[in-house]
Amino acid sequence: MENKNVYDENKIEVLEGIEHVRLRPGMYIGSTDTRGLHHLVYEVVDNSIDEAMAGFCNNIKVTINNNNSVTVEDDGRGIPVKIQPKVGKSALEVALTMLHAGGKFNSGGYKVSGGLHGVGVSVVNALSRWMEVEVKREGGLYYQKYERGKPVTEVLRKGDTEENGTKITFMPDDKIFEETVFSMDVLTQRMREQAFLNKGIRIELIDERTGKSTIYHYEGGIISFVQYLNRNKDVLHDKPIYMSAARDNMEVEVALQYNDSSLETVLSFANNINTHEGGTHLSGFRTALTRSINDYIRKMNLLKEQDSNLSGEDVREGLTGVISVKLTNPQFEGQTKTKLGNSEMRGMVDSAVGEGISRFLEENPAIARAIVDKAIGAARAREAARKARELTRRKSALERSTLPGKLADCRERDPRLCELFIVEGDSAGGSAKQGRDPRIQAILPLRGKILNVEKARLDRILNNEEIRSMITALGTGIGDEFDIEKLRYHKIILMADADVDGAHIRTLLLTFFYRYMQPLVEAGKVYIAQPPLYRVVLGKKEHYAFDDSELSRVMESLGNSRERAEIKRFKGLGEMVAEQLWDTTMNPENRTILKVSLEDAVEADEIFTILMGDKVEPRKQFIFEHAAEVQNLDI
Ligand code: 0RA
Repeated sequence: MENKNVYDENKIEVLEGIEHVRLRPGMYIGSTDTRGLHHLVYEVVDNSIDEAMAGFCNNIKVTINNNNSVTVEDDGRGIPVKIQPKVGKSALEVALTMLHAGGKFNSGGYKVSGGLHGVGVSVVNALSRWMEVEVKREGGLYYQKYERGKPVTEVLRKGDTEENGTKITFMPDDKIFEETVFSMDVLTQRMREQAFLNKGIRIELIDERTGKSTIYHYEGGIISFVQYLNRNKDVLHDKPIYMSAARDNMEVEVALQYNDSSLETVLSFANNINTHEGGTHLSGFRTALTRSINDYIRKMNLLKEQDSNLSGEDVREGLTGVISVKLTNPQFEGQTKTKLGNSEMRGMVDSAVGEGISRFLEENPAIARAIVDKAIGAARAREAARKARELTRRKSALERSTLPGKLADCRERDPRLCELFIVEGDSAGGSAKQGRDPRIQAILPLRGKILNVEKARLDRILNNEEIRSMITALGTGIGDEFDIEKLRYHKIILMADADVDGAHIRTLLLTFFYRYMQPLVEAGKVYIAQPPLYRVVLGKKEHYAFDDSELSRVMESLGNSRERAEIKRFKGLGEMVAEQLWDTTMNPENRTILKVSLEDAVEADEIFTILMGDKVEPRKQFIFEHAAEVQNLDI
């Protein structure tokens, strides 16, 4: 009597369970589209894989039948069939009709819980038009059939057998699923992945509809997985790097292999579930990889001391890897429940990977070198890309910005008539502003050296306030949005002292125009002013000379009276009063300006490269050859 009650209560529970699964299938298998449909197969196969992981099963056969049902057969121990005294039913029937809290189905081994996995075969049963199960166990062949999750036969003993195993066939319910046709491609992907993740396991996939079949079996496990992922790539080292560790009911396995691409393909799994959203195991891996490679680089002095460490992205460029962890109580989090949350896994993976990578690098110096070189290359490329982006960003910022405050603009609006004097030094700038023709001449004073004399790369150049105000004044923008049509002045005149420092400034400016505004040079818009180096005063007469040879000519022309002539050497433009500057250098009627040719700019660029570049020898040579001029340069 009491047993009867228990049985009835159980029956109600079972029916309510099945009803709920059919009412809210999404809660159990995620969706009722083709994804959910294939999930049914995964669920059944997962149970066979659990049996394999427990060490009792070697072969799994998955068949898409002609009628579009699916059969999953394994050679494990077989689902127990004995009557469970508690419920008075066969364990087989319980397993296939009762929902299991937490998704725990199998005892022992690593069980999956949470997410969409491990919901149990009973869920698949509830969502199938019909299901048949055959168990070979304890000398017998047992059978039971179900429709929409409810038994339609008893558990029947159909015969004798010495074999063990479980065979489940199910027909997805077209009342539940929008789509009931299985895809060989989708199943292939999954079966191959599971075969990689469980080394030694043999999964045969058969499509009765086409007659195609394939066996997935990898003794190399995730090492084979990585090699497979890299199959079309050129690899930096033949054998993947492999490391594993086990403790406290946790297992970690990692396989890595670099290829020569810039792509990162690192897959992570927890209990054979692809953790698309990553989690603690992935972050532990990343931290350890970045740290170990940087430690190695420092130890071997492969980067300059002042260079910053490589980033995680740098060390993962061209990396293909598989991280597979197993643990007893996985916590799946995130939007799609594919993010591992167990915090103990972070340190576990970190220490396993840290040790594994460090040892590998020590023991394989040639491969280590190839990996490090690639990562350093990645860092350089990333920096260059960052600068390019920066450039674009700043360029648009520049376009918006108003004209620089220190620019004394001209009144004329027709660029063809306008001139911009770029003047070294504030005092010279002041004289130029006073002496100019404000109708057509604009003055932009640059303060001292526009760039400190050190390695100036584009990002630095564009961070330079003087350069920025120059770009704004010119109006063209810079980089790939450079537009010569927007040029605000058709003569750009560089006006610097006639001395070595002036030459230096000129070199820098020319280099800038050559490298970043070459069309202006090509169009002949850039000029160099010719301020005099000497002033010769004889009585009320004034003469100017631009250099020593011109001074000699001037002195000769003075004849005998040259004895009384007073020669003044200008130390800089700033020493000239406005009127002198106008007369000698700026007045379009009588000035001399040199149009900069591309060759001038190329030469400037070469000098610049020699002075600022990485190579020491050419710089020494240059300084030696130009010793007299360069003594004032702070290289
Ligand atoms: C529980 C206990 C035992 C086996 C299984 C479950 C089992 C389930 C599935 C599902 C598909 N294939 C399977 N193979 C085995 C065995 C307990 C024992 O024999 O001691």
